[in-house]
Amino acid sequence: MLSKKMYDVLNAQVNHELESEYVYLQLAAWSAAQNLEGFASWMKHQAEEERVHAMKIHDFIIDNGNEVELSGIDKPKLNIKSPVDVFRASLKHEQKITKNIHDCYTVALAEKCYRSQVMLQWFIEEQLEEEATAKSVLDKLESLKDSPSSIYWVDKELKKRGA
Ligand code: OFO
Repeated sequence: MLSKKMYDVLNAQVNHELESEYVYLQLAAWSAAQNLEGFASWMKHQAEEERVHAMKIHDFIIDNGNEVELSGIDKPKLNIKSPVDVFRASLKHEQKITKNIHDCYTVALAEKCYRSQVMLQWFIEEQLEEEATAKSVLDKLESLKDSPSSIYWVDKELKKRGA
């Protein structure tokens, strides 16, 4: 069994990952409505990854003999007005999730929960990668200044994910 403190932060993290899924589904929906097929497909792939992340922690909690307790997921608060905003929102969201994961790891250290530490190390590396990916697309979009031809080119590049 996990300690109460360890359980509480991990159980909350299942919900944070499901919130991430919602955020990416919303970003996919905005992109699809603008006919940005590449953006939409990239965001849908990311939403699927977030579900996998949630289930990794979900299954870890169950393997430890605890019960997952889901809570409600709020409507994503996003204010998207342009393609560059899509990746701004992604990076901002990932920075928040990184902090959540680091907070979980802080508890795992304090609680001397070695198995949670090992499990969370995967997430620490994953967050580094997710922030770096979102930042690199954002940097491109910002340097290309949202011009129609550059958005067309980035959209084509984004479509390659999972293709
Ligand atoms: Fe689960 O990594 Fe993004 O949020």
